[in-house]
Amino acid sequence: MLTLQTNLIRAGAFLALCFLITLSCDASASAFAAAEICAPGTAAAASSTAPPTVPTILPNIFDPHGPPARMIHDLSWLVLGICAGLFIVVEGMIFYGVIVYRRKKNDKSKDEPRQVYGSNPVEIAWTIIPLLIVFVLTLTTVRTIRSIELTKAPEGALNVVVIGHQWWWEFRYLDDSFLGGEVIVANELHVPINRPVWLRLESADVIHSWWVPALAGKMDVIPNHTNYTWFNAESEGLYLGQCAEYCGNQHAGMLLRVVASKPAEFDAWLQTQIAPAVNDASVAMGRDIFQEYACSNCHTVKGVSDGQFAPDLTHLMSRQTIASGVTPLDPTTLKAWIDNPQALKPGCNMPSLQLDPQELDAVTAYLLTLR
Ligand code: HEC
Ligand SMILES: [Cu+2]
Repeated sequence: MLTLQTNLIRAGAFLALCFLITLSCDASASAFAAAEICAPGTAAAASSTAPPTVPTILPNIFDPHGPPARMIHDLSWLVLGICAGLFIVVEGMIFYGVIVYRRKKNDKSKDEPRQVYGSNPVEIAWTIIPLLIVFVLTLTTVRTIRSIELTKAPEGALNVVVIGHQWWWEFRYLDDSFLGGEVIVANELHVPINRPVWLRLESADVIHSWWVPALAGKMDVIPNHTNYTWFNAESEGLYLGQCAEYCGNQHAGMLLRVVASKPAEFDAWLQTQIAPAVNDASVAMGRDIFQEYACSNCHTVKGVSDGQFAPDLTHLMSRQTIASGVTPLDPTTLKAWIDNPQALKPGCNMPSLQLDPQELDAVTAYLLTLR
């Protein structure tokens, strides 16, 4: 009996420890992720290229800013609350039993305590109560999943196709109301606040996962299979996220940025994206190099080249970062990137074209005009 009691105490202490470790790990993990992902954003904000006027919203599941994220958040607290309650009741009973019914000092009897077998009330209680708990958890989970996993676009939604690439994101805006037709951008998704955004998720290569924690839960991005998900940003902000499915060596360099702004600001942004590429005669040399070298095989600049393999560069300078949020976009990083992308993002799918210094300067000057 004594060993049983000691074991119970040990088990209890162990469980309590596990619980505490889990809690603290969660907290430090999200702090770590935040520091990691934020660094480029903060640096970008300090650089000259269009500083964000909106607050940065960290990838934190405890800070939801829209319906799917909030439903997941509320359900998590419910589950955590019920589990914590159970933990306290069960542990409480164990500790109570162990302390109150332990063998007293002067108790020399060799008899076991009175044993209770087959008590109907007890049997019924510990069947019914867990059943009710499981029932509540099942129903709330099913209800949450049903409201999150919609089968068709919500009323009035903005339609965007998300294409995962190793290791960057492509966004295609499909609404025909966009006069000029399709708008294609990379890595930074712009949306209006308080309007549902319906995402069609596709992959150009391997499995990725769409995850902007403050807006919605994860959704896999699978080759040859179309998934859908949605969100509705309720407040203005730059929402940070991350590919959430290991997809190769630069998986960690596949960051997500969603800029949610007032509808008027979103429309203004859309107009800049619909506009044709800037055609500045003073950088004609850089443009020629861009067209003659392989750049044009991989990249699209509307009216100049139509490569489909890599990010569309038509309005490159309207973005705050390059290489999927890995580094802020400014003249220095841009030049360094074109010179040798492998130094900034080792293993990425853009080779260094070994331009000589004049060519490098000319191409950089050209790209800097692509507002
Ligand atoms: C073999 C295809 C290929 C060629 C050739 C190529 N690129 Fe790229 N480029 C890529 C890929 C892939 C990326 C995305 C890398 C990533 O983020 O992982 C990229 C990214 C970029 C970016 C950053 C875009 C952004 O928004 O993140 C710039 C700028 C760029 N390339 C310019 C050039 C220039 C200039 C040349 C010619 C000197 C060139 N590229 C040649 C494939 C290519
Ligand atoms: Cu990925």
